[in-house]
Amino acid sequence: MTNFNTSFSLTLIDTLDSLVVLGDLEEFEHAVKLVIKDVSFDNDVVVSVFETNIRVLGGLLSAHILADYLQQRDGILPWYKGELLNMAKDVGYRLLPAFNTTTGIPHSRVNMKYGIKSDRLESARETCTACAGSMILEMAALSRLTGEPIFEEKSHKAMDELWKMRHRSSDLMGTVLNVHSGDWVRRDSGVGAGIDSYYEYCLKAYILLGDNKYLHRFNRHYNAVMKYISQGPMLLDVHMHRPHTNSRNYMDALLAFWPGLQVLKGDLKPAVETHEMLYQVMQRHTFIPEAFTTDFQVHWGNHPLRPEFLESTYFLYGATNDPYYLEVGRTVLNSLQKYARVPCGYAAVNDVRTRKQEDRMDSFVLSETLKYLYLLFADKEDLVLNLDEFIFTTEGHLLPLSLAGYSGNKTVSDLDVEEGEFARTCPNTLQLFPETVRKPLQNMVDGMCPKRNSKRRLTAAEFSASNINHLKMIKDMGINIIALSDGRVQLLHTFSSVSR
Ligand code: DMJ
Repeated sequence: MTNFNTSFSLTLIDTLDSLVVLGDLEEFEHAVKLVIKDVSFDNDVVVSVFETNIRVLGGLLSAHILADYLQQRDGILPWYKGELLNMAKDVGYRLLPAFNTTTGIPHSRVNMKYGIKSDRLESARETCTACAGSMILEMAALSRLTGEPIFEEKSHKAMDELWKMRHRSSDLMGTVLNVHSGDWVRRDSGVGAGIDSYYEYCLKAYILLGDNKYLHRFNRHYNAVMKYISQGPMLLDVHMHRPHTNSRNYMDALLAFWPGLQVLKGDLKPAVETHEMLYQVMQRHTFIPEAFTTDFQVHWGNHPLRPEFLESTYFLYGATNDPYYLEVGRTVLNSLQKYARVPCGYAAVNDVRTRKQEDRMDSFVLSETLKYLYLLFADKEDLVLNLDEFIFTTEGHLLPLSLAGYSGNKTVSDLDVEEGEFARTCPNTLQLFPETVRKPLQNMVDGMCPKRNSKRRLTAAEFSASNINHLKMIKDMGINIIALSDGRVQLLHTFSSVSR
């Protein structure tokens, strides 16, 4: 985020509630005092509305809630009088001008001091679906805690407009849109970069606010994702208006949050499968590369120590109690310690192939990556909080479920449309043995990746369509040969027919 860390103490704010999760209440009190004393938001700086919302607003709100809670429960921070909530309100008002668009869908960037009063900002029209659709949790919490409804109202309106933009037949969302016309700019549709937390916030808005319309929307999107984007354990982008056509042949690391969301939804089997695929990718490349191809080669090699895979691991362990997931956590921890640990923190990996480090540590490493890693191994009794009473925002911040009761507006949606087979599944760990789900996927990644130095068994130049062994080899790879009437042959690859 441009100039953000220097002006805002971004990492400090983003990390406050991690200190409570780790049980370091002394350091939490110290950090809260520092934020109150030193941080101000009246800066002539252009920031991302989405990032400021999830990291700064979310960080302040969560820290305020925990400070208040610990004061009432344990009498600590006796001096605290809601200063962080006032700061959160200040941030909220500085973000509001971004919602001043024809559709009510927020601009992607805002100046913290001057709003969108500059030609450059006013004329910028594009934003991503996740950017526009991941405001509701923090904004609703801010409204409910301050009693000022405007933040929640603006964010509901943006969510309503986004919902109207879904493709009416596929129910999928695109990746980039125009905030004034409400038209799609990029119509490729997946669950990773550009869309991820929009889907997350549809489900979590229902959980936090108790409004059924969000469950209904989530279920419609979820059915669509499972129908078109979920392809075996892989999640592949398609065109929202031509959902049977893949729009790219690689996956990005951000989609690793999806199995965690599936746990929350209660759809464990595909969660176990996708997580297993990701684990194999991680083992093969030491870290999950920022993007990897459908045959699990590195597409973009950087790895900024993202949290999503650990987040899913934490939720899967919570749902299944399968010690396999502790083993997964241990493997990730070993990689972090071996290749990313530096004297003053953890360094992003510039390329997983060379493991060269970058002079950079994003704030989410402390707010999410290490939080989920710690929670994976923590026993309930080790924690100062009962996490069952909270929901995690997309930045790993804690918001209390009791916020639903702060307003009498639990509504039953009038959109009671048939939601199909994924509508209300619940985790049933008694009938699900994750190991039996993982077993058929064994060596999925290594089986597809050419081993270093191993001799290729068949080259294109050697291939002969009349050689029965060659035909069998490509059939085993899931490729079918179709003879066309003009004598040419067409090769058709179907992942499901790969022999394992
Ligand atoms: C975090 O800031 C949030 O999880 C966001 O939703 C997406 N990505 C980063 C971490 O990868």
